[in-house]
Amino acid sequence: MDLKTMKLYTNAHSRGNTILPLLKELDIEDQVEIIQVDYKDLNQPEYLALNPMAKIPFLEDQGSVISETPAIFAYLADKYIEKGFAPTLSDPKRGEYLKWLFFCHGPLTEFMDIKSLGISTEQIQERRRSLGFGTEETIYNFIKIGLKQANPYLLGHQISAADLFLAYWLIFAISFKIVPYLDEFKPFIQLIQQRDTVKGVAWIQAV
Ligand SMILES: N[C@@H](CCC(=O)N[C@@H](CS)C(=O)NCC(=O)O)C(=O)O
Repeated sequence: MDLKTMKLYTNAHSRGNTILPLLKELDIEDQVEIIQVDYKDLNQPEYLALNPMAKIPFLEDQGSVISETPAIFAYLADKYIEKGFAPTLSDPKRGEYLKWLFFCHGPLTEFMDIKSLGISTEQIQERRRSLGFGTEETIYNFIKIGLKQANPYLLGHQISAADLFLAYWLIFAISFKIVPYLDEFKPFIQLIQQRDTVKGVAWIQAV
């Protein structure tokens, strides 16, 4: 019987890489077919019909298409909630869990994009009230305070998909020299790097 009921469209150069260890963490690799898509093909009608954004990754599950990486994280963590990677709907920690997922996809990604475009600190400072991330300092402070309160994970003793997403994004940003490898980030990143799911994953171990 074919267990692969879902399809993940991705490629080895994309942020789709962050989903592969999540599949291992959830122990669902046997349920997801990985489809490698070349960037140049994303504007082909067959892919545009699935994701009109012409971007990867996206996940197909029984006719539903889920694009946006954190939506895939949240969807899979909820679908397999018994694996413990998402707080349940009645758990007050769920709000904080959502906060971290949205923070990574919103302000943190916005900040990384602005930085990689070479926008100066002065320009950012001038526009800080309209920029969703505020300033470089507020972004780092938010992460530093969250990690200081982590015990050892963002929500306490139980790891969640938000820990994985934040750690993967920080590693990605540090590798590309968009974000400095601050001492305050190290214990958390090292904690995630030690997980069996990412031991052989070169880009995760690169910082
Ligand atoms: N907002 C999307 C962004 C996805 C994205 O930018 N994907 C890039 C690869 S990391 C892509 O598909 N680039 C190909 C292109 O734009 O042609 C997400 O977070 O999942």
